[in-house]
Amino acid sequence: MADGEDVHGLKGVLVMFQSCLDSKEEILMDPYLEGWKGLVRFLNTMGPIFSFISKDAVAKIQIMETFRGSEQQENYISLQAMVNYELTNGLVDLKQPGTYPTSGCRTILRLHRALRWLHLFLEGLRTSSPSSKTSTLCTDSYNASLANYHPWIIRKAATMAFYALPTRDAFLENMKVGTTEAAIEMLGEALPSISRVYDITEDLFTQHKLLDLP
Ligand code: 1PW
Repeated sequence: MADGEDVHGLKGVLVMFQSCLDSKEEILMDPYLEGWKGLVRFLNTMGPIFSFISKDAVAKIQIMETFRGSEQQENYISLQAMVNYELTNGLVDLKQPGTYPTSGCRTILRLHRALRWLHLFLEGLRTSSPSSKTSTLCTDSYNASLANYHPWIIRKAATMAFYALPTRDAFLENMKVGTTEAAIEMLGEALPSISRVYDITEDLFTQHKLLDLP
């Protein structure tokens, strides 16, 4: 998908994540961030209650866009280039917060953890029965992933926001792919690419011992 093309609805978002991988299976930063921006837009269509959730993602996307607009932009062309550049130049706080509170590595790590949640949630939705509750699916996927990194107060606020999620059918319809069946089929086709992006990032961060960055 070309830059600037509308990624409203969830399909565009998922396609964006598909286009993240280059021929060397490196994750390109720009489509990764575009994917996240589409996700935020999608989240915002579900009501103002999600703005506290999306606000943090927006702040993190902006940090990364600033790197991409800086003189160091080539060093942030992919996640792999970023890790290499920041580690080689000592630009990451590895053990405790310090000089680099907004390093690319720690910022991407937060988005990466949130991507796991999103994947689990959409996979749950895809395989759910028509009577399933989105709030339960969302809470379960959150508890199995991102919640482990959040303090009590954020967990509480997030779980409360989930109760405002639209019903399963409305949610599937909001994806703007057509019928609920079509939306489910689209998820089946598109979710493996999010999973792939997640796995490659996880391997990269594991390899460089970056999974616990403060
Ligand atoms: C319906 C499924 C939607 C998935 C959208 C994912 C958006 C994820 C954002 C969750 C943010 C919750 C509130 C913010 C918490 C931050 O403290 C936390 N950020 C994340 C992304 O986990 C940690 O960032 P920090 O404080 O270490 O900079």
